[in-house]
Amino acid sequence: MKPDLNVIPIAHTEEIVFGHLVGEVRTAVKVANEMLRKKLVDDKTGNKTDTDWHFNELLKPEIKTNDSYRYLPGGHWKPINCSPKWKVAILIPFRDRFFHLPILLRYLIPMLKKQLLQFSFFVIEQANKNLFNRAMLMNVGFLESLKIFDYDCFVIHDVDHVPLDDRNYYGCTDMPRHFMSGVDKWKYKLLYKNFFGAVTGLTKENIRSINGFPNVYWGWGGEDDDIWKRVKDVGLNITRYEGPVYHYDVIRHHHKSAPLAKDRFELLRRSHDRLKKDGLSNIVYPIPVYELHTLYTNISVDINRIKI
Ligand code: BGN
Repeated sequence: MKPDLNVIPIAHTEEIVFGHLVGEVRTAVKVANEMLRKKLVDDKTGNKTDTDWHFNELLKPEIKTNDSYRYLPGGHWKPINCSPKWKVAILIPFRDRFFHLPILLRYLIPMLKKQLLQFSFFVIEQANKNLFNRAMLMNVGFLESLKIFDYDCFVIHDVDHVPLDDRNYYGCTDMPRHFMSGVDKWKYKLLYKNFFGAVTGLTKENIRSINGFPNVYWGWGGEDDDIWKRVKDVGLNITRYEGPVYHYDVIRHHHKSAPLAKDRFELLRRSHDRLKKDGLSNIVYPIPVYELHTLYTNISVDINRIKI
């Protein structure tokens, strides 16, 4: 069925997702945020600390929803009656697209529940006006989400891509996955065979074996092709299923297109040389600001260029 991609407020998605429990959930999120602040911010100095904080300890109170799922503040979901095949962190690199998010979540949450996955939503927000760096945000999301829970599968999701069929399974496989066989803006095809953008899935081991993602792509384009090269470089193969089950629609933008990464051709040529020295091995960033929302955990981070 065609999704309705018209703008809806986040409160509307909350009501769809939680039904009559929405009030209880909003209160729980408020309480959890206060606990989180106590733990992460020193009362006397106001400084942020980077103590490891643990999922079960902090994200309370947990709520049993009426669909066999346990919910924890910050958008964390766990099935009650079965052990999930994959524990999935959905990482959404983000800046400014506040109207996209409720539309995407409104479709993804029911879909992931149907698939009986354990899942958490992380919005990784670039908290500055530098050129957007999608791949570096992916690294931050990977490292920070693992402080909360030991996820084994990471789905990296563009905020404006909505899957059209809930049989598009968001668990991982041994190899990296590309979840998309076609998209409306390209007449439900892909631009090129080696396209590895928009919605991808990698296991924790996959990500470690490619040294995470490149930190050097500032601006639009190239980072996904670089990741494709990394995957090939270490001898992994990408799985992609064909057919309409794996189609997406793009939520239309009403904004200027993002500035290009002008150096992307040059960077891409040298991808192989950077694999070992650029990624998880060299990333540095200031302590992010965490905020729990009803539908997701927001990780806001001021990323800057790193010298290689
Ligand atoms: C490609 C971009 C991708 C982008 C797709 C789809 C580059 C690198 C130079 C060849 N790659 O051309 O990043 O996802 O288009 O829009 O620009």
